[in-house]
Amino acid sequence: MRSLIFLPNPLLRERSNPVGLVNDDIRTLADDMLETMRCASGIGLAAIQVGEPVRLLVLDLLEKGVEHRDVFINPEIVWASKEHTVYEEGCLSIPNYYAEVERPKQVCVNYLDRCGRLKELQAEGLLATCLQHEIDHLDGILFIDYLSRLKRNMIIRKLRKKLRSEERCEKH
Ligand code: GNR
Ligand code: NI
Repeated sequence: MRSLIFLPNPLLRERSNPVGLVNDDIRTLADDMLETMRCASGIGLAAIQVGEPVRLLVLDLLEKGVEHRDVFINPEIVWASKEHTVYEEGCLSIPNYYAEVERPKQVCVNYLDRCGRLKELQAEGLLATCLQHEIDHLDGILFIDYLSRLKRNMIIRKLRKKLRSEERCEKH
């Protein structure tokens, strides 16, 4: 188990580094992330959310009877459909906030699997949305960046306030 980091932690705005070699350290990190994600009831998790700035993400979602539980290393979107779709998104690093976000409906992603083999996945629906949400994390982008500046600033202000009150609480 690893601890999650939350907005406004500046690490969430960093660009993660490519994985050079898919070794046991990376596989251990991926397994830890799968467990951390499950405990937090998430369907996806990027390594930076546990404070590791590497291009690694995990997914665990069941959609239309198809189970997708997978590790994606150095994922890259190589194609995105012109057609868009809207989903209500949330983020484990932005607790208790949900909003509708519009993204390409289908994407094709190249990545390395946990054995370091090059794979290609054509995704649509929630799987495509989740992959795009996680790949955004690798580039320091959050789903609130697609909302109006007013909404985004309101969320950031609330989380700053919450953080300050938690810090005050720890001192007492
Ligand atoms: O658990 C999550 N649910 C979710 C719902 C809609 C779109 C994206 C997501 S990802 C999120 C977990 C998370 O924060 N991953 O980075
Ligand atoms: Ni997220």
